[in-house]
Amino acid sequence: MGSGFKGRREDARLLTGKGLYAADRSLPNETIGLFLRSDRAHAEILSIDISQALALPGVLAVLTGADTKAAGFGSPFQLAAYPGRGGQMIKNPRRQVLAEDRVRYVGQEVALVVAQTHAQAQAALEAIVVDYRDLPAVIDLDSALLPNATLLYPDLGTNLAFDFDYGQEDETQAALAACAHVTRVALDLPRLIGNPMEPKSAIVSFDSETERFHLYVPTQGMTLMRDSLASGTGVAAEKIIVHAQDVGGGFGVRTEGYAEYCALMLASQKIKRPVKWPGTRAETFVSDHHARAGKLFGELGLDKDGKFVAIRVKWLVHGGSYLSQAGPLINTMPPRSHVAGLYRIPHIYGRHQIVLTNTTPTTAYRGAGRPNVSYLLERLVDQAARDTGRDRIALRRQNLLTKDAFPFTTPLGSVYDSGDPMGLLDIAAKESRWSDFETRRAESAKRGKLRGIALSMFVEPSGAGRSSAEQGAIKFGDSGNPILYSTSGPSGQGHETTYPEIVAKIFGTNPLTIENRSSDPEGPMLSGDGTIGSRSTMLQGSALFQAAQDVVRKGRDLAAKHLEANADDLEFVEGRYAVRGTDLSVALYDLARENPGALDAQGEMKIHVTFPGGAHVAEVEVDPETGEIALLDYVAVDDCGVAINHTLIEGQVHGGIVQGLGQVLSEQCLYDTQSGQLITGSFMDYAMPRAGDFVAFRLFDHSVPSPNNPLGVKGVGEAGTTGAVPTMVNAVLDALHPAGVEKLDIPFTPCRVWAALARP
Ligand code: MCN
Repeated sequence: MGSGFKGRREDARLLTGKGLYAADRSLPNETIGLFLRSDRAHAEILSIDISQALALPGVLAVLTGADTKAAGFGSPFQLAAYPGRGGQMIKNPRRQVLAEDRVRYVGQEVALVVAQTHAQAQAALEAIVVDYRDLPAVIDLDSALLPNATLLYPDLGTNLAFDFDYGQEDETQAALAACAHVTRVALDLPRLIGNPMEPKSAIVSFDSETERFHLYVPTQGMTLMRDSLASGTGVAAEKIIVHAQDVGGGFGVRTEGYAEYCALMLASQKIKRPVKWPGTRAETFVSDHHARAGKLFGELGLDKDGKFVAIRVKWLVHGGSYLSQAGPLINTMPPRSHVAGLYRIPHIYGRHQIVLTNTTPTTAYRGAGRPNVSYLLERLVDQAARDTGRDRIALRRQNLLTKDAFPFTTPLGSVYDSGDPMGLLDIAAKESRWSDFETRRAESAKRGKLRGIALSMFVEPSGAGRSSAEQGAIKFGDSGNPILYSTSGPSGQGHETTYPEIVAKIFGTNPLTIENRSSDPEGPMLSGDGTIGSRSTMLQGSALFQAAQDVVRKGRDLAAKHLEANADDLEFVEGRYAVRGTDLSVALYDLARENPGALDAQGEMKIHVTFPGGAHVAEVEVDPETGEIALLDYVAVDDCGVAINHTLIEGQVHGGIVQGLGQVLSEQCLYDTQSGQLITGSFMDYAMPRAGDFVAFRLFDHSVPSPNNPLGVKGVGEAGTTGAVPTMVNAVLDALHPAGVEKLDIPFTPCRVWAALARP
């Protein structure tokens, strides 16, 4: 039964100011905590004098690295816990929650002041005296790896934290050497800042009676955040209660138990009062983990007929000043699973290096490594077509996997569950009117404009996580209406709408009668990893689906008793059990109300990765006079398996595409390479994409259900970004190519484009 409701259920609440975000909360007797941050990129700390700060009115505590070190705080667990090249494990320097002996990036937390009021805390921050001895800042990736480079962690003996490789190195080398043609590209990968609308903030309250810490923080799921905090502080996980209601954007940067949260835990325990840290946008810029940040190199070998023979890739990525939990993972293992995309390429070798530099640590950000894979691969394919004089679509068609090849096991052993790449390409080419493009190009040329088009294919893993299964539970409240629990941590994806819809389908009831409580610490203890890797619908959705089926099974026995009938004679339709051929029936919700707890159920979905994919086309026009780029058309054809809610899927793909376009057109976080100062520390210098810059995207669905979960679902939350980055880059390069521009790094700001065109 449909609810007649379109769009997201949560919107009415959120758009009328009824959302509850971390900094909106206040606890009785709360205090204010503010952080002193490093104003330099690399320096030894000779001394920290907090005496004047402590003596100021209203100041309750000043914590430094000596306190967090004495408490035994350090790094949270590292997700890249597998061997790299030559069996070497990752070198993971211990995180100093508050800087102990050195600062290693601008913005690093040096001290935490707690006071009665914001003004008092601010005044005390300014009274702290830190004596530093400056060290050379290591900002540039290549210089970080020079033999005489300044080392961030002298004990490690190197700035190379992880050297990871996969595939057949020698065979791929030999295959490339024998190829009729090898295309090579080297791509700059600008550093991005996720910038969720809600800045990182927290209220932390220590309950000395139960010895539990309550944290109110923006998070992508309570379990991941709780376990991260537990491992970073040594506090038992069951003593850490993470509360999150509404979260104003996650994008991957809201999973880790950040250093600030750990320091606030210690402060609250010490002063026995809640401590509130209302984080600012400036702090989001410097201390939220950053993303992408690196260089990509690729080689694609073709035989004389244009068949792909071998691919070799190299990634050089900033880990930052210490390693985040997810950064090294998303830059190494998952890319291995789809490096050859939707093409048949028999020989593969990849090498990915994570480098320590005096910059903010990097982590997963929408796409989490996948946009790098698609960017590199689709740049190679377009360039190979150009180099060998082939048609870009024909070359793709020649090398694409066909529908009957699925499930497809890649040469490196990952299994693409289902898909129809050729179908995706055909729809994208047709809907974008690809075959008429040259007419449109000529028309633009008449107006003095450069027009370009590009099509990109992609496939990406969705669903991976650290736990082996996701659990979901259904409990019935006093009214008999169901309440859904899961570890999910939605931050705009619409789980409040989607999960009730999944369960309502099984119950045959109106979704609006079902309440969703994501990451509710008062609910049942569930295992799982929250909202990461576009996995929530397929995993938590499937766990709730299984739980709902269990409810219906249990309800049948209760209904049989209630109706004094044989369970086999019952049919379950639109939320009621009815005795076939009679007018006797009872509603599921009534049974639940009359038998408290009897119908409660828990479901579980084992982690089974799926591979959503797509074909995107962008058409652009460049004004050579100004270097400005206008997006004229954008067609996205996606395969996310069975679609649960089309409106939400469209919202997800729209948002993802815009984030991809932002990366291509304007976003770029820059450090001064000498001083290590962050140059782009505000929205005045860091250019976010704006709705007015784009046309309405045209979205199409060409889905093949996944056999890997009972819903047939694949992820979609990141697909837009993974598709948009290569598509937009290639479209702009297609426009610029006739004007003699062979290579240009992103972001394609008007200034860069104009300068490239002006070059002789
Ligand atoms: N959906 C569907 N049918 C499918 C797949 C998905 O209807 N076959 C819909 C569902 O309504 C679901 C939504 O799409 O609510 C996203 O589902 P899914 O692909 O499972 O992704 P997750 O819910 O796990 O969200 C995570 C993903 C990631 S990893 C990032 S990063 C991201 C993203 O979602 N960050 C976001 N989308 C975001 N959207 C917003 N507004 N804000 C963020 O921070």
